[in-house]
Amino acid sequence: MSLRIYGIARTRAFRALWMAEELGLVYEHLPIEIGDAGARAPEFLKINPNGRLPFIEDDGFVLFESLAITLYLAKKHSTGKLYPGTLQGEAKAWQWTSWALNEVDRGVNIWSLHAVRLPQAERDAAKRDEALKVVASPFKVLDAALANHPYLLGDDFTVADLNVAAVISRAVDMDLSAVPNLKAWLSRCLERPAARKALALKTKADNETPPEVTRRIAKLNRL
Ligand SMILES: N[C@@H](CCC(=O)N[C@@H](CS)C(=O)NCC(=O)O)C(=O)O
Repeated sequence: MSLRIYGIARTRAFRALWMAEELGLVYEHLPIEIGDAGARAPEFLKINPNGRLPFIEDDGFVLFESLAITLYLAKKHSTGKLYPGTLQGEAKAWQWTSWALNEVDRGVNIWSLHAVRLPQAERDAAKRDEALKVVASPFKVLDAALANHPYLLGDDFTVADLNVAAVISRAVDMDLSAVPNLKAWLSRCLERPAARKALALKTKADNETPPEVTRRIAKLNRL
């Protein structure tokens, strides 16, 4: 098998899995866990010295960073469709990708841990409320960007949408009534057949995750 995606679907591996499904690729999914029993085990540190998930091997080519992976796969297999075929379209895809990582990734992650994923008694309301404040203004920016067209770059779904929607996918559980364009777009993206397949893997992994692993996620990532 030429493409291998490493990382249990509960992690940012979800992003790579969604892209692989959009592209209709044949791939092998190795659902390894975070930490010493998984990504930080010597055999995997040899492939990705960061000890984090996800990473891929594509015909022996190794790549880490979830959104570098989605951009790479889209460009390799779908230039002119999922990956913009123009210089400026490409730049916009990079813009939204960097934006998602810098503006909203951490906030949504903290919110979801302290609103949904940690056992109720261990959730920190102050962290949850602070995370909501952190994402409020970038969410307004995203909402405004979606006011006049269905997708970030215009009429068609591209890697820009996948990257941003994948990063904020756990925000579906938030009250998004203040940002209706964002809310409708997020549902539109997550209802795509490829997204649903990747989400099914993610939900299964979420449901099978014991509380001690969720605690470890919060601790390892200082969330
Ligand atoms: N910026 C990286 C972040 C990777 C990351 O932090 N992955 C998490 C799982 S979603 C992880 O492996 N955490 C466990 C650890 O740091 O040991 C990416 O987008 O791939």
